[in-house]
Amino acid sequence: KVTITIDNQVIQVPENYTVLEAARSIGIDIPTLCYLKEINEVAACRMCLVEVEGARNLQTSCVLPVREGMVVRTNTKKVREARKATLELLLSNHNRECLTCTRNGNCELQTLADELGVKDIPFEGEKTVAPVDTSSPSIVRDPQKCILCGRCVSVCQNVQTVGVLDFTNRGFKTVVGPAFDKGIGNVPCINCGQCIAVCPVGALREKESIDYVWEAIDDPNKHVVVQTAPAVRAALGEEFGLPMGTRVTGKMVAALRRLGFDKVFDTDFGADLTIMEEGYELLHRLKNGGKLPMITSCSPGWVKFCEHYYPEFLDNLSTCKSPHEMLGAIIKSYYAEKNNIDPKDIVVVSIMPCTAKKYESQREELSHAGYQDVDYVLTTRELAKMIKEARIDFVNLPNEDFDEVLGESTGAGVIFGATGGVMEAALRTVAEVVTGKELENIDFEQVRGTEGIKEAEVKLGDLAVKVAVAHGTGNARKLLEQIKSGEKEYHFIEIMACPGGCVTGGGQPHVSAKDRMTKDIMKERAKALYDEDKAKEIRKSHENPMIKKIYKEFLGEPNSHKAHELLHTHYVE
Ligand code: HC0
Ligand code: SF4
Repeated sequence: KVTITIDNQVIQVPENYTVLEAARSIGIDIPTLCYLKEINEVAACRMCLVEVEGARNLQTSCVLPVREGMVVRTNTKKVREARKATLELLLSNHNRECLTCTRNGNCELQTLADELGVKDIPFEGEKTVAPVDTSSPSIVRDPQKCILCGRCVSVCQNVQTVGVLDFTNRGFKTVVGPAFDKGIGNVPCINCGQCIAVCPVGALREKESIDYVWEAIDDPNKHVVVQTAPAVRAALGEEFGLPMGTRVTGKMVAALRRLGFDKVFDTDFGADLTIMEEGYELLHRLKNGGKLPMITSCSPGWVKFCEHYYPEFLDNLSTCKSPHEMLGAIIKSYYAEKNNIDPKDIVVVSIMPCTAKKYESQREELSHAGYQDVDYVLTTRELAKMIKEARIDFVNLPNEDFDEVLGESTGAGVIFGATGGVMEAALRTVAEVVTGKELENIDFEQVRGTEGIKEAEVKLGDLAVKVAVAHGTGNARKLLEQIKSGEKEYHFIEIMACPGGCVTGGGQPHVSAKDRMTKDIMKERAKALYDEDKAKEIRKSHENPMIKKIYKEFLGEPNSHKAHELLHTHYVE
């Protein structure tokens, strides 16, 4: 421990603290913009300036280590004026159309301008002239709103190890984007949206599909079916002021009905179906000398990462479509048939925590009989916007249930949204199929938690199966390199593109850098899903009565010819 004085308060803090951390630990909130704990600690924006006794110049507190006996002042005239000047300079070159900005109300720049008391911008700077980049199916980039904080650059390079974003050009012309002014849709970006999640302003956002969805709802000739991913229910409430980790499954369903969707189904049903198909696929590969390790393919950001950076592993991918794509295919076949609706009149909308799902839904591989399995993907944030626009009082909605048959799901389906969840769900089913006996303990704790790479050896009858789980493509890269070098060997691997899995996907509600210092988002949102799993009567995919029904009435056996036609695909280079 080190003793330091901040604003006349003498405190003891761990010696590895920065001055910023020390101050915030006693409730003194030094402002920051570029700082993002453990991801972007570069002192670029100079908002976090403080006075340190004995130092001539103001110091950037986000990178300044505490020292024994240090005396710091965070609230002097000099400090306040310097911060304000920095902020005014930033604002003078910022597209200030705040009223129509997607981040209006949760922009970190807007908040600071308010908190630091910026009343007018004394000079109008020269404006960045770079067009809005709409080349990607998932990500929109608006350089006029970019404040060059570098958070997206760090997350893309260091966390995801994709590295398609960088500072380009020099001096006043500096922008953040792909090299040679290419569109982000024209470089090997994996659409994960982690750059959006960390952007403090509106410079990065998802490509919205809200208007298309309203149009479909308003069209009397369209039967519009919506489905919601597991992770959405763990975070949507945050958009309406509920504490992080609040489960809002019932309210979400009620809101979707009030928005005018004809049916509200649960992607968790698709997840249960995925487990059946993927579980049997794994058993088949294990028994018949198929390609191992088998790797999950439900995270479209991961699939694209594999295609661009590790094509030698493409045959390792499970041939299963992702759960919402499977459900889309079932809606346009089984459900259409049962209800006598022409699939051409059905519009399937998926609400996802993910921006890569927008890209995925447009892939040719994910269609059947001439129809895309899913027509539109909305992020959790976009759904919140629609609910607000419709003036629905979300917090006071009653809890409602999903619609029959394709809304029935198990605890296994719901944990898909957290890292390790797909693996655990699969193990619950595969273990019972192999042994023919009921599992005593279905909680596979070894694959839970936020460790970057998790491993376990699981006994399935006589089979000892080695499994691994990686989340974030940086961790995926590490794991794949270990396999390539022969250092590690596995039978089955779960990979999710986003750190934390879907609960912290690129389409989830924004969490400010400040809140990220005190809240463990991955853990709190994942807890909501594990709680829902616990509360479910049925917690194994193969015991879902509606899953049994659909195999009996329609699909036959898992991995049947029909199942292959509708529910499987193949990604090639
Ligand atoms: Fe996920 Fe999924 S778990 S990818 O993170 O598999 O987006 O939540 O919907 O499809 O189920 C996202 C979340 C899904 C799919 C499921 C899988
Ligand atoms: Fe990088 Fe992901 Fe953003 Fe693409 S979507 S630029 S891969 S962080």
